Amino acid sequence: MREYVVELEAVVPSLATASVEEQERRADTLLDTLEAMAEEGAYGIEVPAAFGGLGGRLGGRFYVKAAEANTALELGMSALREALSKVGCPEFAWLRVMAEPFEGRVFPELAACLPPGAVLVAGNSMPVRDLDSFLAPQDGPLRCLANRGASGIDGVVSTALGVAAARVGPVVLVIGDLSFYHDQNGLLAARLHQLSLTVVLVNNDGGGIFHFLPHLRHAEPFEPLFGTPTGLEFRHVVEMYGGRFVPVAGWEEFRSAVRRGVQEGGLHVVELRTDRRRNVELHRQVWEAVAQAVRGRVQG
Ligand SMILES: Cc1ncc(C[n+]2csc(CCOP(=O)(O)OP(=O)(O)O)c2C)c(N)n1
Ligand SMILES: [Mg+2]
Repeated sequence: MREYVVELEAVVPSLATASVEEQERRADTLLDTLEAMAEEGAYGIEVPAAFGGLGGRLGGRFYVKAAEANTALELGMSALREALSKVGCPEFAWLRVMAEPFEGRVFPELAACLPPGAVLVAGNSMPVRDLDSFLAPQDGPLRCLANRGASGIDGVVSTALGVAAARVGPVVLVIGDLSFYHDQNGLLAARLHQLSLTVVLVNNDGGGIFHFLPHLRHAEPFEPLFGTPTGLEFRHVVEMYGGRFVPVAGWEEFRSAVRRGVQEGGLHVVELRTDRRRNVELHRQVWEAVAQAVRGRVQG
């Protein structure tokens, strides 16, 4: 048994349109309910002191003892579900599982930690789509670039280094593992010209995009033709070009590795490992939640 921390947040459509006072009242009841459940010994629970009035968001942080991460998540989710129905909010639009390395979360996390004037380059395949879906409008200046061309996953590292050569601000590239592999020797430019680039390498070991497409149902065999895992350890190539390779396991580590890369300059590659199959499920959960929330607003 290990102890896992599972952060969960539910958006409750009926609460989203309630008054701030009502939201706060429900949030307090939820907190009491969760604490009572924790006393029963099933979970340790911590709920942010003030989260009422946040568009119907209710949530908490669960300390769960379980044999593995997935079981911990399931336990945390069922605890939150149970508590929500006890406080009269049985319906919820979505549960945000914040502890999981969800690829879509990369962009809101970057938005929260990049300095004003930073340039965010999104690679083709899922990164540019995730930027479109999950990067909310910003208050501060953040320039976003992509080299869409004919959607090629080639030359993306070189594109980002070309941007870095313009020296207009810190540059962060978000790129998939196959795309990175395709242009890994482009890293030579960083070494030859002392360019600064922080790469967020979303490593799902293959073409994650194909799990979203009809290929999945029709292509046999899927893995050798479309999944195409390489199993490569990218640390070696990054270090060969004089870069710093930082594998990160959680979002706090992710933010501090990105901040360090941007502040120090030079070449940094922050690797976030994800699971291609789970990634599709998480995307669908979020899309469904958004659809429900919009439906709730339109009907309410
Ligand atoms: C030069 C080139 N070759 C092949 C493709 C077909 N293709 C599109 S997405 C993709 C997989 C990309 O994988 P990765 O970079 O790891 O991103 P992910 O799909 O996992 O987000 C491939 C091979 C392409 N777009 N461009
Ligand atoms: Mg990939």
